[in-house]
Amino acid sequence: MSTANNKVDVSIFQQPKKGNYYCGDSYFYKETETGFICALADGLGSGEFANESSKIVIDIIKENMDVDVKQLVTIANERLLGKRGVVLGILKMDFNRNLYSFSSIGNIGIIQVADGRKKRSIPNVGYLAGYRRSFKVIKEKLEPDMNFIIFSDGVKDKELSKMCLENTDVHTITKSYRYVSQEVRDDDTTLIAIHYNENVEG
Ligand SMILES: [Mn+2]
Repeated sequence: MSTANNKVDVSIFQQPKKGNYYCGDSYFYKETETGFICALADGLGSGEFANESSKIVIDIIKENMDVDVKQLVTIANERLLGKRGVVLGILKMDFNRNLYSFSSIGNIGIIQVADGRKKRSIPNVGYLAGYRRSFKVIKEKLEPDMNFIIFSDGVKDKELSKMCLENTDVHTITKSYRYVSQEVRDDDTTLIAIHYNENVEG
């Protein structure tokens, strides 16, 4: 999957836990004229109910794309009252202001790579299940040729290793991840590789 000829390239690797039909991880991404949004939600536990909760969150994000990250997390959280909890990561880019913002609650990792340097922010602890909670949203300058890797906890850190730094092509990243990662999974696994291209007009 990719968005060719656009400002953002995306490639995704996803595989459910061994023996499960439903994947508890749901994701969504979209590029518009003015920005880009990507969200990854992982329902706690696995199977059908985990899948239901992560889908609820992703639907909310699809319906409220213009809302900022802080508001999106807040709305998603409210909508989960009485449901299985989720962990969630959301990344938004603003092309006009050259900014990106993201927030991650629980075990969704987000790695940012700019100029061959890797930065990993510590996620907010906990998960979303309808209860009021505080969380941080990080805002930074969006640089041309930045990469972002968003992943659920089925992805093991050691598997990610250097591949994020060595490759900028998103398809190479997911392909090499597929190659090094274990075949038998004890958790649903989603890895989303994102590349922001030089800001070419027209
Ligand atoms: Mn998981």
